[in-house]
Amino acid sequence: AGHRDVRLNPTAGSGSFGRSWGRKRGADAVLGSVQLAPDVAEAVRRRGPVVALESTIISHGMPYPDNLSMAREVEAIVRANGATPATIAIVDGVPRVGLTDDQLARLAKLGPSALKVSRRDVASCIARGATGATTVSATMLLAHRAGVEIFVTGGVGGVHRDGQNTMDVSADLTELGKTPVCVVCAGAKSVLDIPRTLEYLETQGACVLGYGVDEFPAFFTRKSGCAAPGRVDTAREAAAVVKAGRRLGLGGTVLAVPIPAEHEADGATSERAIERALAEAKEAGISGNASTPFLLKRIRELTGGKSLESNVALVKNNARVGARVAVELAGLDA
Ligand code: PSU
Ligand code: MN
Repeated sequence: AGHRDVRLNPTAGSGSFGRSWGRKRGADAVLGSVQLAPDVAEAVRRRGPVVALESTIISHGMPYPDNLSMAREVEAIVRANGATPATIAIVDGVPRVGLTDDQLARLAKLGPSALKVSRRDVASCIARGATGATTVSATMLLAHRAGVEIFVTGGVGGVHRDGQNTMDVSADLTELGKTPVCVVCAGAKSVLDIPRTLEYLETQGACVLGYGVDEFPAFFTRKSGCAAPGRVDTAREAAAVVKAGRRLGLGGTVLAVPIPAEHEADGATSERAIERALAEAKEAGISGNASTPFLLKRIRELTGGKSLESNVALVKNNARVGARVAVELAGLDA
């Protein structure tokens, strides 16, 4: 009782919402097999604003210690904008929604030696008692199990270039088709095939909105050359879309927020770095879930760290927007 999703989504928590929460005051709350940090559990219970954050961006997306300072700053921005941050990961086989600072630091230090966990990897990571950083797909899934509807990251995965042949299509896209979580991001990286990514999102029925823009953003740059399928101009409008989708039992939403102009990469420079990184990946036979981490690392090296600065700036901006959407959504539900 008291949970917003109980009757609306029969798959939520596989029925665990009907049971009472196993929780002692000040201890983690258990919802299904997901552990909620005490402040997250309290916020979910009172239907307050909560923002989920992913962890692959920490372990595989950025180097230590920049990844740790980014993760801490993003949590602080979410708090400063009135919402409770909940970084999501699997720690020693336990799926956690809301990490302690020690757990955050551990993931940041583990870096790529943590498992990269997408939806397909969740069960085996848990069963092995392993520590894994969750991608957008696995983070959406665990956020939903915990009753969290707004999620902030850098960029969503997509259809990789030549994906029509390799079939390397991120599990993020199919997750967006079925899991009712709003992913606040800076669009999809231009290492991807953005037109096909948007086509695939349409096929999946995911709602894709530009935030204050008509064009779908391309992560390091504000423009992709592709129109955003929809547009909202305020956090309240975005929250209204999320609420309307929830009431109908629809899937996910991409809220695409362009990188602030002052942090935007020079289009030609970043495109050169991307082309070269892609060629090197092909040469080295990098494929599957190693692709995105490899490309991000090479682009960072080739731009002399500039791409990392852009990446950090866009995530922080997304955190501000995501927290405001969460606050508006809580307001609409009150
Ligand atoms: N955004 C970033 N850095 C990242 C990612 C997103 O700024 O590292 C991660 C997310 O976890 C996303 C993943 O789900 O990249 C996509 O990986 P793949 O292409 O293997 O699906
Ligand atoms: Mn892939």
